[in-house]
Amino acid sequence: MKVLTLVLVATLCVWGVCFAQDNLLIDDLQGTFSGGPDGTVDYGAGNGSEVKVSADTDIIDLGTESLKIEYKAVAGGYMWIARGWDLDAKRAVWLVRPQDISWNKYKAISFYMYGSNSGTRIAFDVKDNGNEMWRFIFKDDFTGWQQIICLFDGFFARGDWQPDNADKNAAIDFPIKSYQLEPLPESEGILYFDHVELIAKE
Ligand SMILES: [Ca+2]
Ligand SMILES: [Ca+2]
Repeated sequence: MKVLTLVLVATLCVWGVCFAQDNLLIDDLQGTFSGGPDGTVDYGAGNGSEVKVSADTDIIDLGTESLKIEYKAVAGGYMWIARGWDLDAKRAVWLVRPQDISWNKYKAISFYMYGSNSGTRIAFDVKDNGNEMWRFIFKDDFTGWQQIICLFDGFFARGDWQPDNADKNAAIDFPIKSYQLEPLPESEGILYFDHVELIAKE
Protein backbone atom coordinates (compact mmCIF):
# COMPACT_ATOMS: atom_id res chain seq x y z
CA MET A 1 0.00 0.00 0.00
CA LYS A 2 2.88 2.35 0.81
CA VAL A 3 4.51 1.57 -2.56
CA LEU A 4 1.21 2.10 -4.33
CA THR A 5 0.83 5.51 -2.69
CA LEU A 6 4.33 6.57 -3.71
CA VAL A 7 3.72 5.51 -7.30
CA LEU A 8 0.49 7.46 -7.37
CA VAL A 9 2.18 10.58 -6.03
CA ALA A 10 4.98 10.23 -8.57
CA THR A 11 2.47 9.82 -11.37
CA LEU A 12 0.54 12.90 -10.35
CA CYS A 13 3.77 14.88 -10.17
CA VAL A 14 4.72 13.81 -13.71
CA TRP A 15 1.50 15.43 -14.86
CA GLY A 16 2.79 18.61 -13.32
CA VAL A 17 0.49 18.69 -10.31
CA CYS A 18 1.00 17.03 -6.94
CA PHE A 19 -2.19 16.49 -5.01
CA ALA A 20 -0.62 14.66 -2.11
CA GLN A 21 2.22 15.69 0.13
CA ASP A 22 4.50 13.24 1.89
CA ASN A 23 5.71 13.51 5.44
CA LEU A 24 9.32 14.63 5.76
CA LEU A 25 11.85 12.69 7.81
CA ILE A 26 14.05 15.27 9.54
CA ASP A 27 15.92 13.14 12.08
CA ASP A 28 16.43 9.37 11.94
CA LEU A 29 18.42 9.32 15.23
CA GLN A 30 21.19 7.11 13.95
CA GLY A 31 24.79 6.61 15.00
CA THR A 32 26.49 7.24 18.30
CA PHE A 33 25.25 9.82 20.78
CA SER A 34 27.59 12.04 22.75
CA GLY A 35 27.54 15.48 24.33
CA GLY A 36 29.89 18.46 24.42
CA PRO A 37 30.80 20.97 21.70
CA ASP A 38 31.60 18.21 19.17
CA GLY A 39 28.70 16.03 20.30
CA THR A 40 25.75 14.62 18.40
CA VAL A 41 23.28 15.52 21.15
CA ASP A 42 23.04 18.84 23.00
CA TYR A 43 22.06 17.76 26.50
CA GLY A 44 22.52 18.50 30.15
CA ALA A 45 20.82 18.89 33.51
CA GLY A 46 20.91 21.16 36.54
CA ASN A 47 19.71 21.78 40.09
CA GLY A 48 20.08 18.12 41.01
CA SER A 49 18.46 16.48 37.99
CA GLU A 50 20.48 13.97 35.99
CA VAL A 51 20.40 12.73 32.41
CA LYS A 52 22.46 10.35 30.31
CA VAL A 53 22.05 9.59 26.62
CA SER A 54 23.29 6.68 24.50
CA ALA A 55 22.46 4.74 21.36
CA ASP A 56 20.37 1.61 21.79
CA THR A 57 20.54 -1.14 19.20
CA ASP A 58 17.80 -3.43 20.55
CA ILE A 59 14.79 -1.15 20.94
CA ILE A 60 14.51 0.60 17.59
CA ASP A 61 11.77 2.14 15.50
CA LEU A 62 13.77 3.27 12.48
CA GLY A 63 17.20 2.11 11.28
CA THR A 64 19.67 0.43 13.60
CA GLU A 65 19.75 2.76 16.61
CA SER A 66 17.42 4.79 18.80
CA LEU A 67 18.18 7.52 21.33
CA LYS A 68 18.09 6.09 24.85
CA ILE A 69 17.53 8.56 27.67
CA GLU A 70 18.14 7.64 31.31
CA TYR A 71 16.75 10.40 33.49
CA LYS A 72 16.13 11.50 37.04
CA ALA A 73 14.17 14.73 37.35
CA VAL A 74 14.02 16.19 40.86
CA ALA A 75 11.85 19.04 42.16
CA GLY A 76 13.37 22.35 41.08
CA GLY A 77 15.67 20.60 38.62
CA TYR A 78 15.75 20.76 34.86
CA MET A 79 17.24 18.96 31.86
CA TRP A 80 17.26 19.14 28.10
CA ILE A 81 18.08 16.74 25.27
CA ALA A 82 18.23 18.63 21.99
CA ARG A 83 18.87 18.01 18.31
CA GLY A 84 18.86 20.46 15.44
CA TRP A 85 20.72 23.49 14.15
CA ASP A 86 22.43 26.41 15.91
CA LEU A 87 23.00 24.32 19.03
CA ASP A 88 26.21 24.19 21.07
CA ALA A 89 26.71 20.56 19.97
CA LYS A 90 27.77 21.05 16.38
CA ARG A 91 27.06 17.50 15.15
CA ALA A 92 23.53 17.32 16.58
CA VAL A 93 22.06 18.40 13.25
CA TRP A 94 18.98 17.04 11.47
CA LEU A 95 19.06 15.39 8.03
CA VAL A 96 17.77 18.60 6.43
CA ARG A 97 18.52 22.25 7.03
CA PRO A 98 15.58 24.24 8.48
CA GLN A 99 15.76 26.88 5.75
CA ASP A 100 15.44 24.19 3.07
CA ILE A 101 12.07 22.99 4.41
CA SER A 102 8.77 24.34 3.06
CA TRP A 103 7.25 24.70 6.52
CA ASN A 104 3.87 25.87 5.24
CA LYS A 105 3.29 22.35 3.83
CA TYR A 106 3.35 20.77 7.29
CA LYS A 107 1.01 20.90 10.26
CA ALA A 108 2.92 19.01 12.93
CA ILE A 109 6.21 17.59 14.11
CA SER A 110 6.13 14.01 15.31
CA PHE A 111 8.41 11.40 16.79
CA TYR A 112 8.22 7.86 18.12
CA MET A 113 8.69 7.12 21.79
CA TYR A 114 9.05 3.74 23.46
CA GLY A 115 7.03 4.21 26.60
CA SER A 116 7.15 2.33 29.88
CA ASN A 117 3.80 3.51 31.27
CA SER A 118 5.69 5.41 33.98
CA GLY A 119 3.20 8.28 34.19
CA THR A 120 6.05 10.74 33.53
CA ARG A 121 4.99 14.01 31.94
CA ILE A 122 7.36 14.92 29.13
CA ALA A 123 7.84 18.28 27.45
CA PHE A 124 8.71 18.40 23.77
CA ASP A 125 9.95 21.90 22.89
CA VAL A 126 10.84 23.53 19.60
CA LYS A 127 12.97 26.64 19.15
CA ASP A 128 11.65 29.01 16.50
CA ASN A 129 13.61 31.31 14.19
CA GLY A 130 13.56 34.04 16.85
CA ASN A 131 14.96 31.65 19.48
CA GLU A 132 11.57 31.59 21.22
CA MET A 133 10.87 28.27 22.94
CA TRP A 134 7.52 26.55 22.36
CA ARG A 135 6.28 23.64 24.44
CA PHE A 136 4.09 20.58 23.91
CA ILE A 137 3.42 18.28 26.87
CA PHE A 138 2.44 14.62 26.72
CA LYS A 139 2.49 11.67 29.09
CA ASP A 140 4.28 8.33 29.15
CA ASP A 141 1.06 6.38 29.67
CA PHE A 142 1.66 3.56 27.19
CA THR A 143 4.03 0.64 26.65
CA GLY A 144 6.17 0.11 23.55
CA TRP A 145 6.52 2.32 20.51
CA GLN A 146 3.93 5.00 19.87
CA GLN A 147 3.91 7.96 17.52
CA ILE A 148 3.42 11.31 19.25
CA ILE A 149 2.07 13.97 16.91
CA CYS A 150 2.57 17.56 18.05
CA LEU A 151 0.39 19.91 16.01
CA PHE A 152 2.05 23.30 15.63
CA ASP A 153 -1.27 24.74 16.88
CA GLY A 154 -0.86 22.71 20.08
CA PHE A 155 2.38 24.35 21.26
CA PHE A 156 2.43 27.16 23.82
CA ALA A 157 5.24 29.67 24.46
CA ARG A 158 7.22 28.65 27.53
CA GLY A 159 6.49 30.95 30.44
CA ASP A 160 9.00 29.41 32.87
CA TRP A 161 12.11 30.03 30.78
CA GLN A 162 13.24 31.57 27.49
CA PRO A 163 16.76 32.04 26.11
CA ASP A 164 18.30 35.48 26.73
CA ASN A 165 18.35 36.13 22.98
CA ALA A 166 14.71 35.10 22.40
CA ASP A 167 12.39 37.39 20.49
CA LYS A 168 9.33 36.76 22.67
CA ASN A 169 6.73 37.80 20.11
CA ALA A 170 4.22 35.01 20.99
CA ALA A 171 4.22 33.64 17.42
CA ILE A 172 5.91 30.54 16.05
CA ASP A 173 8.36 31.94 13.52
CA PHE A 174 9.45 29.39 10.92
CA PRO A 175 11.83 27.85 10.24
CA ILE A 176 11.95 25.95 13.50
CA LYS A 177 15.65 25.31 14.21
CA SER A 178 15.76 22.56 16.84
CA TYR A 179 13.73 20.41 19.18
CA GLN A 180 14.38 19.30 22.74
CA LEU A 181 12.92 16.84 25.21
CA GLU A 182 12.52 17.20 28.96
CA PRO A 183 11.04 14.59 31.30
CA LEU A 184 9.41 16.79 33.94
CA PRO A 185 9.89 16.48 37.74
CA GLU A 186 9.53 14.45 39.74
CA SER A 187 10.30 11.38 37.70
CA GLU A 188 12.89 8.74 36.98
CA GLY A 189 13.27 6.08 34.30
CA ILE A 190 14.37 5.17 30.79
CA LEU A 191 12.81 6.27 27.52
CA TYR A 192 13.70 5.70 23.87
CA PHE A 193 13.11 8.10 20.99
CA ASP A 194 13.40 7.66 17.23
CA HIS A 195 12.09 8.74 13.83
CA VAL A 196 11.33 12.47 13.91
CA GLU A 197 9.30 13.75 10.98
CA LEU A 198 7.10 16.58 9.85
CA ILE A 199 3.47 15.68 9.15
CA ALA A 200 2.04 17.03 5.92
CA LYS A 201 -1.19 18.97 5.72
CA GLU A 202 -3.95 17.05 3.91
CA1 LIG B 1 17.03 5.43 14.49
CA1 LIG C 1 8.57 33.78 17.90
